[in-house]
Amino acid sequence: MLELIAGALWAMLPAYVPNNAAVLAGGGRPIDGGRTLNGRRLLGDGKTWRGTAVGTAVGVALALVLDALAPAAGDALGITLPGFPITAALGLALGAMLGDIGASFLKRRSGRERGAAFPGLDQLDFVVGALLLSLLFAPDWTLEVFSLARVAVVVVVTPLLHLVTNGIAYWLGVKDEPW
Ligand code: CTP
Ligand code: K
Ligand code: MG
Repeated sequence: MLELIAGALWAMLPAYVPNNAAVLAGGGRPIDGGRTLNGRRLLGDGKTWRGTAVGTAVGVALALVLDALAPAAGDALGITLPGFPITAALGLALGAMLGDIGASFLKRRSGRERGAAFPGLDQLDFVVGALLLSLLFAPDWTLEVFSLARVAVVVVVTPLLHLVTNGIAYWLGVKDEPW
């Protein structure tokens, strides 16, 4: 049970931090360059090159740190924690950012302005993006580490973690909305 839950969350950490890093690093040129589709922004000013690049880099860097910590942390918990091949680290981190960007695209198409909430999508967009890109970049690793049971854990626990971390970021004043 511990191996199932701790392993799932550990393996998702490089996908959890990029969006938070992007909030802190964001700004500058929007990815869509101001372009519109049917009168609405393609993505909006909330998706920037800098936020995306820094978020991805922070996610990959965290995977390297986790790799260094895994033996000691696994010993302490009495379980084996998954390591991150660089392909998996990049897939999880970049995939998380792309999932969030894809969600902004859908928000604009459905008439939601920048910052509007889209319950469900907001909490899981980056999970879907991260798992898909990880599957593409590191298929064997992804299928081995993310068993169906672990994916189920991630889908249940991530929205809760997302609500808590974004609530804290809003309360600290670093995020404009608590979602
Ligand atoms: N951010 C960024 N680049 C990204 C993702 C986020 O620069 N790829 C920064 C932006 O400053 C953004 C903030 O992080 O405003 C919060 O991210 P998010 O809530 O995902 O964006 P929103 O501003 O709410 O825009 P959207 O409605 O398109 O999700
Ligand atoms: K978002
Ligand atoms: Mg938002």
